[in-house]
Amino acid sequence: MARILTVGAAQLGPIQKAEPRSVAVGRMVHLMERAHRRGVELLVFPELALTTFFPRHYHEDIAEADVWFESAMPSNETAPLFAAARQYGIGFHLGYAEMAHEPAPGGGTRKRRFNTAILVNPEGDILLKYRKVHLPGHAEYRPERKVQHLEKRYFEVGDLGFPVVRAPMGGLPGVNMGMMICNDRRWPESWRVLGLQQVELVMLGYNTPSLNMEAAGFEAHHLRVFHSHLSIQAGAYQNSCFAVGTAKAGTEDGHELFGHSIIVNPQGEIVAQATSWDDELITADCDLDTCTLGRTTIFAFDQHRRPEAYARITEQVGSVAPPEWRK
Ligand code: CDT
Repeated sequence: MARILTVGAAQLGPIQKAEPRSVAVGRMVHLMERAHRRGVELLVFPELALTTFFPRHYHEDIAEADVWFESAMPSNETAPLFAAARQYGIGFHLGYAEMAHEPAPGGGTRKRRFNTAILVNPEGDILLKYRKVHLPGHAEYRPERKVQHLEKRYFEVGDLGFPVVRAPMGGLPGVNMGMMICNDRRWPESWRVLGLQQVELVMLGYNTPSLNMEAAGFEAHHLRVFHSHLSIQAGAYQNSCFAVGTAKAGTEDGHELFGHSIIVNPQGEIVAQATSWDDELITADCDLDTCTLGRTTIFAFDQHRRPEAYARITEQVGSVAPPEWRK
């Protein structure tokens, strides 16, 4: 019998800098209600879904950016999401800026800031937490840039690896679920670490500008979406899993995010795609048993992988020049 999980990507249109969390949460609850009517069992919201993509805004004093972070999950402001999930019997994935208060080495507590995603079941249990590993951008203000991208200023590198959990979801007793966030999707290493844990469904949220803001060379407009889809489709195919990529879209604080949320099957095909740059729900029935073909044939890791030839992947960060050929 097929193992069908009905999933949804809840794309969000822009959230402006001045908009309170209650507005974003209200829109998300509305999307959850619509998802329920369409039979969705697991709904994926974008990266940093509760606020504007604040890493485009520079705060000299990092503590001034604390207003963008959540110290508790759920909180008073996010409780309606958990309540709606319970009411509709839907699991959900949520990206947010996490402020963790941890014991400091010298006593007291210290603040740690992460770009985080959680997977929550309809009962409100947090099944899995992921903290973004590949932080793009820079830590200091860059005058040459058209827009700042200060993720390296506001977040620490995630310290939880790329975890996968097997848990009941929808009508299924066990689904292998993993997460990555935005820029992680461009790195094959993220996907393979999840693939090595037999992930069946990868959830990822993103905020990606329509234009290259680095002012460091020409990149054709259409290639921005192409590279996003290419990465997600290749990752799903090469690791025999489904993927839900959910965007924040539209003009936020005067800057355009390209949307184009997709759901991808283990063949790497796009099975659903958003067409607006606004709040939009796309859904797909995913037969998780279709993950088996790839992982027992061309990508049967146990038969075909050669880790002894891959040492550079974990031993080296930057690339090195090859030896020069001489006659
Ligand atoms: N949020 C995030 O990680 N955004 C980056 C923008 C990089 S510009 C190519 C992304 O990889 O989409």
